[in-house]
Amino acid sequence: MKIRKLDIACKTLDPSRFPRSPWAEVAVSGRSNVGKSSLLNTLLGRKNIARISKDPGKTRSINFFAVNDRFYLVDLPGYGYAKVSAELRDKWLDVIEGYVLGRDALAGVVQLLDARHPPTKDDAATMDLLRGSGRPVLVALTKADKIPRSDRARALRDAERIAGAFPVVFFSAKTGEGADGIWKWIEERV
Ligand SMILES: Nc1nc2c(ncn2[C@@H]2O[C@H](COP(=O)(O)OP(=O)(O)OP(=O)(O)O)[C@@H](O)[C@H]2O)c(=O)[nH]1
Ligand SMILES: [Mg+2]
Repeated sequence: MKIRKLDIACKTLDPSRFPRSPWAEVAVSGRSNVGKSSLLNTLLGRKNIARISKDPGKTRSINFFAVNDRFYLVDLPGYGYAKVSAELRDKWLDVIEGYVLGRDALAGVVQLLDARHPPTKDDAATMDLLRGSGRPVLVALTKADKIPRSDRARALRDAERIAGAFPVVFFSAKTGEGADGIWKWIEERV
């Protein structure tokens, strides 16, 4: 995808402030620190337009990136991060759930899992939420550069156990592996 125009449209946890344009959007979901913002930077060809950090809990609002005045890519806060207050964690979960279930413009979700580790309970619960929402979902196994080739079959099996019928691909923000396929999937939805 050629990025001709890129704007940060909105950063908020308040649904009444979400963009009201008729554009479709695809959101990136996953556990805190799994690499959601990094995936967006790779797709958008920018180093840090979606702010990343080695410490979990970096993205703290729903961030809408307007691409080519045509659609939004949406960065979500991560779930499963123990170090923010229980109150804030619950708030994020509420907002994410409300967004996934209720947002009319949401045309698909890229759900990230860490290729290195088996899915967590939170990952499985999120996958169930996504299935229940009826949205198209692409599962991306991130940090694929960090596992040996010989671990890939194991990682795929682990992911497919909770992904069910959703397609699963490998992705690395470091090498760019998988980015073209994810773009293709997004373009088909927006
Ligand atoms: N080697 C490698 N590191 C990655 C990859 N993706 C992300 N990282 C690193 O993982 C850390 C977390 O990345 P983020 O993109 O901030 O993760 P996030 O899911 O947005 O995290 P929150 O906003 O806290 O929910 C950073 O140190 C990234 O550099 C990848 O594909 N390969
Ligand atoms: Mg982030």
